[in-house]
Amino acid sequence: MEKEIVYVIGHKSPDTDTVCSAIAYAAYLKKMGKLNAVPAVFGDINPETQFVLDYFKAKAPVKLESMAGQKLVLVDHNEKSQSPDGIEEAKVIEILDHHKINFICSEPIIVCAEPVGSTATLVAKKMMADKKFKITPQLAGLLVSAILSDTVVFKSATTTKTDIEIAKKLGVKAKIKNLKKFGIEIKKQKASLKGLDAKKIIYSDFKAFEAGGKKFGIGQIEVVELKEAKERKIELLEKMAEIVQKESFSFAALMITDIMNEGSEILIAGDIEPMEKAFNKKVVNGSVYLEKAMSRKKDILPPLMKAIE
Ligand SMILES: [Mn+2]
Repeated sequence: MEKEIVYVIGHKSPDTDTVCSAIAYAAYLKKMGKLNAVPAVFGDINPETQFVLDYFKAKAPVKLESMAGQKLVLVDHNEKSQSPDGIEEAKVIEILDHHKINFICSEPIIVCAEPVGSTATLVAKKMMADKKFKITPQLAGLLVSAILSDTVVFKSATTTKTDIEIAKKLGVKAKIKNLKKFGIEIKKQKASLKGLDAKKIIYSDFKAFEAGGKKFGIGQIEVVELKEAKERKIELLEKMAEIVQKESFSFAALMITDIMNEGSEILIAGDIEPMEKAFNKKVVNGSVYLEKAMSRKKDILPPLMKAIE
């Protein structure tokens, strides 16, 4: 009898790390006979990820509408607020992630979490440690793309030596001559805001959090110059104010990260005080520029959490 299907799935608003890690980890689990693993995705594939899938001629994961009743391996996230819908009625059997752990379960499960720049790094590490598994050029390409994407071509503060070492090995297997050049090519795919409405921009990579009894959301977009986003600031702030109302957030922020100049313009709707307190900077007309801030997880969240709690 076929073993029961286990979906390997990342977070909502899927990014390249979430999608490529799900594909590669499912391939690994299945090949090694560990699980009847199938990669899945919740939400639309963004242009950057589509570029990567096309480049390495990979199929997109199965699109699921609800996780209810499914057996799951979660990759690239563990907070239920970031999980696909129906997570409360699903059975999570394993977590592979590089974010802070905020997951409560009633049974023991497999958890692998390390503070590295991408989940793809952890997938590749597992594969490389397993002598019986051979990483195909396609899988290497998907994984190295995810590392380049999540670490913003090794510029993000989340980047570790392990990410760079593993990316180099994968780059060789995938026959990519210049990793940095390829990384910027990947990042540019998502960098244009043209043709996207404010809601799409805000939700393209949006995560909800809770701290000190308050709910808030932080979105992030990456651009190659701030001009285009700045021109749409009022429109974006209006939409964000609506989201604050609708979701009962205390505030919503949008990091507009300039990957060339390595800093972020932060737009804030709702309560601006936690942001001002966290970075000791005034929010002027709904925004503040933070130099060197490129990572939501490392540069923004910890000081913000501290300011809220
Ligand atoms: Mn990630």
